Amino acid sequence: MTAIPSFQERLAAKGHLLNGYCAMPGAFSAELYAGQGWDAVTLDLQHGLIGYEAAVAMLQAIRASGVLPLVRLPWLDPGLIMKMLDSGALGVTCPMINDAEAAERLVRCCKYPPRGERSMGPIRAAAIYGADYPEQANRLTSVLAMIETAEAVENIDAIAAVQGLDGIYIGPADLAVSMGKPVRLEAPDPAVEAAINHVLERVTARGLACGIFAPSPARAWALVERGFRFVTLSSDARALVAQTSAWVRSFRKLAGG
Ligand code: 3PY
Ligand code: MG
Repeated sequence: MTAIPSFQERLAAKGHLLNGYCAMPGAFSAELYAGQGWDAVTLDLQHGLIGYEAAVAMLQAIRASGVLPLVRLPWLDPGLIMKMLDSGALGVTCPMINDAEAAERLVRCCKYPPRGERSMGPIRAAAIYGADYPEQANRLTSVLAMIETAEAVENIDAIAAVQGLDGIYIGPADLAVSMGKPVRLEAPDPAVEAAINHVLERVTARGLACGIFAPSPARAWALVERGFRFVTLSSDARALVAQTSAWVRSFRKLAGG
């Protein structure tokens, strides 16, 4: 196997990782997006419009960029975890991990025995990463558990103690909803911000990386300065809308209307 840096090794080398979500299905858009300098790109199979076959083509398309190819699962689905890792994803992010038992199940789905119960058959992963992929896979495949409910915040110490997690990733929108607060990603409600800080503090104290979603570069950087080490800066769909609407607005202004 040519040396492929894992999530942990990339983090150690860079201090923090900048991630972008691909929510739009399609190899070409993913190829363009991944080529813009990200450290990691996550195919969003939860809220993005991406199914399994599109995801495989997108993993192929983003390979040339050298980004860390990750997948956000729709849910804790053992079959899909296996298929995405076999397809060459080098890590998964799993939504709604609310207790240690769910975190343990997640890790077991992602790791080969003895740590886990992933089935052997890395059809594309071994073809592109090397024949020794099975021996390297437990090191290479990162596991991020999403904390995005009040219950998960309550259980953060037990969740973060599960062996094999590479990090904890906060979903600030769902967290706000779960706490009965408005979704304000740029400036969360103080109670949501306090919960975010609590998770960051507990996870960092355990020596794990803490990640989070951010809607803008300013918020993403402020979160890194606060100690977050894996930050998702919005998505391809939001970038397309933002740039396109700014261009059309500029043109309309020049045209006087
Ligand atoms: C959330 O904010 O709930 C998310 O899932 C962000 O990725
Ligand atoms: Mg969420």
